[in-house]
Parts: sequence; structure tokens; C-alpha cells
Amino acid sequence: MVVHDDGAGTTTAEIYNSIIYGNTANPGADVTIATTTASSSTEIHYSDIGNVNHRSGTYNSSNLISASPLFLDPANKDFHLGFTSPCIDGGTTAVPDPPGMPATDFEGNPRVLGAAPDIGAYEMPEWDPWVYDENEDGIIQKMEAIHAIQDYFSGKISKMQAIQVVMLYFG
Ligand SMILES: [Ca+2]
Ligand SMILES: [Ca+2]
Repeated sequence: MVVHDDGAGTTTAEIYNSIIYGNTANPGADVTIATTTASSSTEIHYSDIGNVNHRSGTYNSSNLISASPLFLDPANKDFHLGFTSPCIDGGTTAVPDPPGMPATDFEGNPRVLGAAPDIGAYEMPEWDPWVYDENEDGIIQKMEAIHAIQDYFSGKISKMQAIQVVMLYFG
């Protein structure tokens, strides 16, 4: 993303609760700030930004992280957060109004679940080990527990989360 003005007008960019990460196309950085008039400014807060190339102009930031958002399956364009994403609960409700923070996420689900809004397009449902009850029979079978362990080893859930599923298997 490039924030720029034409040298005469005012550009005000306010970015909150957003993921801008992993850009490899020109101009390289995830965010390039190149404003020139004194009235222009760029504000980036409570967001996951890979890197910022601050060439010129006013730039303020706070509460940024710079780490892989650990999307569920980005190769297949699934940009839901994984259960171990650093973006979970990393956002803020204190978004400048207008427009303010949307009440729902990109899919229409409630925006604030858990301790705080998540960074990114999708709000992660609160962790529930019963998501591994794949046949929905109210029991965690061996294969379902194994899927949780596999997801732990591939980084999709944390060790504690995998243990919770396995404990349900042992009853
Ligand atoms: Ca949340
Ligand atoms: Ca089951």
C-alpha cells in the first residue's frame, strides 16, 4: 500500500485493526509513506504490518505487530486466522468515528468476540475444543484427537489446545 499526495492536497490515512503483510510486489514494503504537504498524515494503529518504508511526511503508529498473521490457508485464499495467530484480540474498539469500528466482520459475524476485536477481516470464534468433534456425536474419538495433535504439529493450534482435545478423548 502506498500513501501519497500530489504535493498540494491533503492525504489523511487512518489504518486500524488491519493486516498488511507479505507484499513482494513493487515497491517492496508493505506500506510506503510518501506524503509531502504539512497537512497530510498517516496513522497506523493496532495492526499487523510487515514493514513500513517511511520516506516522508507525518507518520504515527502504536500497538503494531510485525509477524506472520498465520492465516489458515493463504495458498488457497483462506484468510481466516489460525488458532495461534498473533492477530487474535490484537485490535481495538477505539476506531476513529466516522466510520468507527464495524459491528460485524467480513462474513457478518459479530466483530468483537473474546477480549478484543481481532486484527484482520475475520473475527476468530473463541477457542472451543469441541470443534474437533467432527461427527458431532458429543464424544471425541481417537481419530478426532489425532487430528488435533496433527494440527498442533503443523502449527494450527497450540499445545494447550491440543491437550484439551486429547483430555476430552480420555474423558
Ligand atoms: Ca477477538
Ligand atoms: Ca466425535
